[in-house]
Amino acid sequence: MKMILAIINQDDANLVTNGLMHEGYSVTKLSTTGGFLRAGNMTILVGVEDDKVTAVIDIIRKHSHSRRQVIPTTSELGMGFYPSMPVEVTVGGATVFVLDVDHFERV
Ligand code: 2BA
Repeated sequence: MKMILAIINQDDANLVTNGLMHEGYSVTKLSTTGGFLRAGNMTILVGVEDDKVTAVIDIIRKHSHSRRQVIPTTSELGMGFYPSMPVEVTVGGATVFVLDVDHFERV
């Protein structure tokens, strides 16, 4: 069994979770914050059998879109550091980790 952990843009989160649940997958959503932009994003947890990993990632890919985002000079990037000029970064699609699950049980 695998645990798929995917960090998704807030704007895509509903489409991704609806797409997964429509195909019968159980999903847990966590409200998270990116360390760099300090903007809200969504982390989803999906536990699946090994042979379903590709199908789940395909659904995540289908509904996740990358975006250009500008960081203004007024945004603190941590430790008192402010960019001297606006910085543009490309955020996501989705950042996906696939972890081995040692044990799974509902009690
Ligand atoms: P943030 O940390 O807010 O990062 C947002 C975007 O800023 C990143 O998009 C990347 O394009 C850029 N970025 C991040 N750190 C940077 C740095 N030190 N220098 C320059 N640009 C930087 P993504 O790579 O698509 O990441 C989107 C979100 O996914 C991240 O939000 C973070 O919440 C998560 N993430 C990405 N890689 C991760 C990893 N290896 N471990 C844990 N979380 C990760």
